[in-house]
Amino acid sequence: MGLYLFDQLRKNVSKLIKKITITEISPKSVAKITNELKDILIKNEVAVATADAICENLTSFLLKTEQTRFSNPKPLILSALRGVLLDILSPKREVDLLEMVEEAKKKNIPLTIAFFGVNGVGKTLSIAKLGKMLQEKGYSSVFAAGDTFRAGSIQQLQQHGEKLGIRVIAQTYGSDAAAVAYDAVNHAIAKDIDVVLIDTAGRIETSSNLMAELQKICKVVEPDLKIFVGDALTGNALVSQVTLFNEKIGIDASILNKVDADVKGGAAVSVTHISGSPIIFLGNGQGYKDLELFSPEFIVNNIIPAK
Ligand SMILES: Nc1nc2c(ncn2[C@@H]2O[C@H](COP(=O)(O)OP(=O)(O)OP(=O)(O)O)[C@@H](O)[C@H]2O)c(=O)[nH]1
Ligand SMILES: [Mg+2]
Repeated sequence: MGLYLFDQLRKNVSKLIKKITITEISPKSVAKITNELKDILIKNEVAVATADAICENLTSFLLKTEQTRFSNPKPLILSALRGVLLDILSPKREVDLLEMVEEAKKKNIPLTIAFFGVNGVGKTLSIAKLGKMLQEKGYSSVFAAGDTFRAGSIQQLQQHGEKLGIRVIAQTYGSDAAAVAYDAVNHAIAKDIDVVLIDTAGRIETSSNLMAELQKICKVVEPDLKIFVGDALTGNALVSQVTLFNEKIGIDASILNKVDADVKGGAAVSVTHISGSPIIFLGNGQGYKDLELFSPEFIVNNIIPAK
C-alpha cells in the first residue's frame, strides 16, 4: 500500500540500530539504547505510557540473555525489539470482522456494528467503505442513520447508500438514535440482511450528552462490535479519546482514518496498546476502496527495519 505512516519512525529506528557499537549487554549499555529509543518513539507521537512499556520490556528481555558479549549485537537487538513491539501490539482480544460476519450469517442473525468517535474523524465514510467491502465479499448490509444530531448527516449517509445500493434506515433529526438503531436491526432480521452498520453522532469528546446517547444505543441493540474511529492526524490527543471512549462505551476494535496524509504513525502504536483492542482497518483516502486491513504484524514489519 502507498503508506508512509511509519516511514519516519522506521528511519529513526534504523539509524539507532546502525549506530550501535556496544559489544557487551549490560544495564548501562542497554539503558543507552532504550533512552534513545524512547526519545524516538515519543518524537513520533507514541504515547509516553506506550514508549515506557516498550523500553522496559526491551530492557528486561535483553538483560535476561545468557550471552552478554557480542562481536555484533545488532541482530539480537533487532529481533528483541520486534518481539517486544509485537507483544505490545497484540491485543488482548483479537477481532476478525469478516469471520464474525460469516459466523453470524451461519446462525442466521445479523451482525451489528456501531461506530463511535468525535466529529469529523470519518465515521460515516468508514461505514460506507465497509458496506462496499462487505458487498464485494458477498454480504448484504443496512445502514442505520444514528446521527440524528448534526444537520445534513442523514442525507450524507443516504447519499452513500444510494451510490452503493445499500438501504438506509432513518428517522428525523432530533429523534432517538437508539430507536433508529433498533429499527435497523429489526429490518435486517426481517429481510435477512447480514450486517447492520450503525452511524452515530460525533461531538467534542467532553460532551456527556453524547456519551449518554451512545450508551443508550449500546444498551438497546447490544452491538456485536463497538468500533472506535479515530483520525491519525490528531496525533497524541487520540490517546485521550481512546481512553475516554473505552471507559464509557468499551471499544472492541478501532479504525484509524486519514493515514494518507503525512502523519508520524506513533498514534497507531499507542491506540492498540492503550485500548487493549486491535486497529482492524486503516482509512487511507476518501474513496470507497480506501480501506486497508491492518494487523500487529503489519505495524511491526513497517517499523522494524529488515536488518
Ligand atoms: N483523506 C482522507 N479523508 C478522509 C478519510 N476518512 C474520512 N475522510 C474525510 O473526512 C471528512 C469527515 O468524514 P465523515 O465520514 O463525515 O466523518 P464523521 O466522523 O462521520 O463526522 P461527523 O458526522 O461530523 O461526526 C470527510 O471530508 C471525509 O471525506 C481518509 O481516510 N482520508
Ligand atoms: Mg458522520
